[in-house]
Amino acid sequence: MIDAYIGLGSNLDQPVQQILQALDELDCVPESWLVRASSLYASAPMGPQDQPDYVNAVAAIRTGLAPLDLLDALQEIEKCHGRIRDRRWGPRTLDLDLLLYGDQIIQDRRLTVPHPGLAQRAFVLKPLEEIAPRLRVPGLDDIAALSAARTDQQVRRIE
Ligand code: ROI
Repeated sequence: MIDAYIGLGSNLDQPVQQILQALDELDCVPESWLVRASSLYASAPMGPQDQPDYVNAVAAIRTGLAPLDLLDALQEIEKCHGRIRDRRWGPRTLDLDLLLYGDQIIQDRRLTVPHPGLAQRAFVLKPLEEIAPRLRVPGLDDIAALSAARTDQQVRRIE
């Protein structure tokens, strides 16, 4: 079994509900269960600014699925949330990013792990640090160091 980390994001159709439901669904992925979920965080959109603020979270799951099978399962969940792949960096009902898969570095046509945006995104680093404060991101640095380098981006924990 491998511990994988999933980034969740939503800024359409009741984002808080989208994220809470997706956390339940992650627990239903085959050969997998949810081991930890972060608080929910609000952040301004990265990319085009003509879209609502986002709600973000990070989950840890323990899984027996191979990385691409896990990716398929995540995309299936996105589809059930009415995710339409429209314009690049546009608003979305649910985005599930495979951030980390154990300590593996993966470069596949469909999948890059660690997620290529991870180190640039406070809305990923903050919740990841919350649930895994001692994590080392393969090929990069400690989560604490990565997170400390991104305090310029405002990410607000939702009560
Ligand atoms: N911006 C924020 N704040 N949160 C996201 O989850 C998010 N997701 C995206 C883009 C459009 C890059 N911007 C985001 O895919």
